[in-house]
Amino acid sequence: MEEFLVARGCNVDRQIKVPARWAAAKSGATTFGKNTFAYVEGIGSFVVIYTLVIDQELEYNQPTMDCHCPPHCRACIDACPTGAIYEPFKLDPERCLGFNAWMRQEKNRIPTVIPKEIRAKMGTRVHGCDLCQEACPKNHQKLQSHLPEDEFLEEIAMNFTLAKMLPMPEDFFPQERSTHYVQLYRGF
Ligand code: B12
Ligand code: SF4
Ligand code: SF4
Repeated sequence: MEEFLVARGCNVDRQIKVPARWAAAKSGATTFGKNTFAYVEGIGSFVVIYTLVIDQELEYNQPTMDCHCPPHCRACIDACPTGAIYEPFKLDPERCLGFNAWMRQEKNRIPTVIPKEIRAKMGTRVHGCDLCQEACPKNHQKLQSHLPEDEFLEEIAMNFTLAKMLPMPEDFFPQERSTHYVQLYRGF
């Protein structure tokens, strides 16, 4: 997409932070679920949004600042172990396991200790949580579909057991992404 835009004379910036779900709905690509996720019609919420800021005005699509949830459904709200989704479309980030698992870092100037009442509810979810998406009927079809195995994920999954993660050295964590993980991990 970036190449496509550059070829048409646009300057593209991927570093400018944009509220992704807002932008996606404004562009007509997604609607909102009560769990605060962006939903693509017929696909569900397991989609990652990339935003590109450009220096030209394009033709506008029709925004879809809408919610297509069945009126009485609250499966996502009931599935949340910490009550982070405290009412439709409203999420208390500090209660979300996603926040507690990886945002609590000194560099973010957020206390690094996970509150005791949240710890008990984390179970073995040490990196993020998808419970409010897994409970959603609009995601069931996707979750039940048979996707080809991802070789890389299969390989690292074997190494990311709780027992193996406990003695992991501190300098393992700042390593960013992909093959680094595998190579590093094989090394200790
Ligand atoms: C901060 C953040 C978090 C925080 C807070 C999340 C929250 N729900 O508020 C924490 C750390 C808790 C978190 C956790 C997770 N996150 Co997060 N997170 C972000 C981030 C970086 C910024 C979001 C933000 O606060 N923006 C600022 C506010 C103002 O914008 P907003 O959140 O979009 O909300 C506005 C609009 O969307 C709109 N709006 C929202 N709901 C509704 C409803 C209606 C009816 C209408 C009209 C408008 C409307 O109004 C809001 C206010 O302006 C985005 C990436 C990004 N750049 O946007 C990812 C993002 C939201 N996260 C994402 C994901 C996948 C997750 C996790 C599932 C990760 C995991 N596996 O654990 C969890 C799930 C938690 C959850 N239920 O949302 C994805 C969501 C993809 C999707 N399909 O929606 C995003 C978009 C990243 C991406 N690029 O794909 N996240
Ligand atoms: S990601 Fe987990 S903890 Fe966060 S709102 Fe969804 S169900 Fe709750
Ligand atoms: S579980 Fe129900 S209320 Fe929650 S996002 Fe999915 S359809 Fe909407």
